[in-house]
Amino acid sequence: MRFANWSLALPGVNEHDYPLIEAQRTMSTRLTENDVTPEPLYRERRLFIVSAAAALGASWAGRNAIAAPSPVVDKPNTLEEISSYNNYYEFSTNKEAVRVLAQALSTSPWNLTVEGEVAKPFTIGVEDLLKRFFIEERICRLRCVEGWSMVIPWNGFPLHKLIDLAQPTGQAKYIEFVSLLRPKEMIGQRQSSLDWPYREALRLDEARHPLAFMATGLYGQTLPKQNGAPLRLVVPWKYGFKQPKAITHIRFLRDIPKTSWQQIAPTEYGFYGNVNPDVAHPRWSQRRENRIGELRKRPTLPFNGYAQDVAHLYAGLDPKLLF
Ligand SMILES: Nc1nc2c(c(=O)[nH]1)N[C@H]1C(S)=C(S)[C@@H](COP(=O)(O)O)O[C@H]1N2
Ligand SMILES: [Mo]
Repeated sequence: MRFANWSLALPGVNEHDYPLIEAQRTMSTRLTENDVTPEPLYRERRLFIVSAAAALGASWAGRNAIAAPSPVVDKPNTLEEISSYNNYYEFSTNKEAVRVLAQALSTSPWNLTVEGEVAKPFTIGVEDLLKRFFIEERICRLRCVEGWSMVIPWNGFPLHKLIDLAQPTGQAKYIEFVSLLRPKEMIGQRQSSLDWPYREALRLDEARHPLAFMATGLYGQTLPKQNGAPLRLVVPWKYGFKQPKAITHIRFLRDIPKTSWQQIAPTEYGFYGNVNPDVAHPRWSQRRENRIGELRKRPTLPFNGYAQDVAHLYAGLDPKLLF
């Protein structure tokens, strides 16, 4: 019954914070049911994938009142599936090896530095960061550009809350995320499979979208190291490579930065990385995906099923150019 006590298991939260967690339950769209449910039952409930409506804090009951949310019903993958098949090149290009190798990473203490075009640059320990925000749950699809997908119940907080702390200047147009550089513990960094550290970026307005999320846990537990502990970006309408793990720096920039993947394979990875079944990868189609745990492939949805929530961000731009 790992869930009986899940809120106390959240990183950086101790007994004294319990009233805070209670408040989060009231605010959240669905924590009241799931926080005491063991994982298998939890999965059987066929939970709704969170949409912007839920992300904006609409109550579960009030959700129907909101025009056109994205009521996509999907079953979360198991904790075992989510934590045993991972892309994390800092450790290995072998998905099954990551789980073992990532345990060498020490995730505490951990500092996050927020800098660049901001009124208030700061460095904060992750434990302190966690105490500042309500820890919400977000059940999101993850679609890897390689053609597989999962459904993951993350815990964390919306990225815009962090952006508001930093107060970007009028010059800030992009936001860059930098993952940890520590070849002593990350043995994959001794190879040049990528230009280290791993760097990704968003347009600032994309980053402010309520679906952009900083994950600090999953299934109500501390984030497994292989999934990006202690701090990992979740941008569910984009391919997995746009969702960096083990973030140490967030930089607000005037100009569009080059990401690690664009640098190593500019013809295969665009800046946007929006999930789009109509734009093939140079080496394979993106029309269908293999949901881990399922036998038959399923169709890939535009913006990974979040089109109603995010398509407006790209109004006037040719969606084909948005990969
Ligand atoms: N730092 C870092 N972040 C990363 C990666 C990586 O290699 N290093 N891989 C990305 C890719 S390609 C995918 S598909 C997702 C996989 O996330 P998961 O292992 O939690 O399912 O992480 C993304 N974030
Ligand atoms: Mo990926």
